[in-house]
Amino acid sequence: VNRIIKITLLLLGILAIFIIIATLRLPNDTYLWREIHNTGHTPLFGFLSLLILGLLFVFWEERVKHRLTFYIVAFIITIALGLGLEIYQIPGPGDADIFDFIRDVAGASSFLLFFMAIDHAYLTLRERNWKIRRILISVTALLILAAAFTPLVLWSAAYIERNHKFPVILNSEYILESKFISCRNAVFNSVPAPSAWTGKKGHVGKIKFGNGAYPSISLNEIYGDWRNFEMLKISIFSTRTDTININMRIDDTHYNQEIRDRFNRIIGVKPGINEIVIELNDVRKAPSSRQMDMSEIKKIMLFGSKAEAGDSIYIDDFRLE
Ligand SMILES: [Ca+2]
Repeated sequence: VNRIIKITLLLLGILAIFIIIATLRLPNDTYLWREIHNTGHTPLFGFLSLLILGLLFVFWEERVKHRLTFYIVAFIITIALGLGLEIYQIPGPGDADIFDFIRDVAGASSFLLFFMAIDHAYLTLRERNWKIRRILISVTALLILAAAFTPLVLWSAAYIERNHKFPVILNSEYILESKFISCRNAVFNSVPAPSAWTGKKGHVGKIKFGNGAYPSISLNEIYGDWRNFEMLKISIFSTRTDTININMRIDDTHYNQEIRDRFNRIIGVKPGINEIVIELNDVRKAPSSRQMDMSEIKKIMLFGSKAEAGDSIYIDDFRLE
């Protein structure tokens, strides 16, 4: 009876994990949620591997001599399930992903190793160096787990940094700032201020325009509550000898993907230093059929044009006042 209860509980645990994998849909509209979703693979497959190990113990306890065999078989079954799940997602809309599989492997290996370290039937006092072996196994498991959780830790730190520096939006003085920046047909780098930019110290953002249509840089998931501010300011330095037009676009979270539902402004960038000021009242009134939600600003984009291909402009001190 004891054995039947054990088997039932283990199978229920496995079933619960499959139900979570099949039905749990986390929000995927922020970097943080996407990273939580990705990282979730590791503990899920970690627990799955332990449940499978438990089943193997129940079924094979008397028949298999080497305890390591249980661990190896549990590991193989778990990662085979992980691989199967990723392959199953290839034709569908889900994201089949080699990295998800690696996260599965990290979960299974680290959890199994942790269990191995506390498994008295595996490492007994009779064995030589059992203490050292136990420590080595634990440290290995910890390193694997730390690697698997590093991206999530970095993203969390990036959000803390973003909130902390607000009302500065971008000033190239923060290491994790670039995690929120994406580019299309353009390259963005944080570089030391060019010497031609008189009086500028520290780092500035360099936008190098590429050859494709509408080269752009997006500042995504910016700190959204702009209600207590009046102006958006940005310093731009251009090394060109003519004035170029940069398009600025600002969206809030309710943006419906139509050009009239966002803030659009053409900024003339003269040679040398430009101090751009945008009245937030203009941003508030920008959408044609509603007011911009100044408590939930989501994204700022800067567009160049194909004409600037190969050239760079520098930006700094993107901030609210
Ligand atoms: Ca700076």
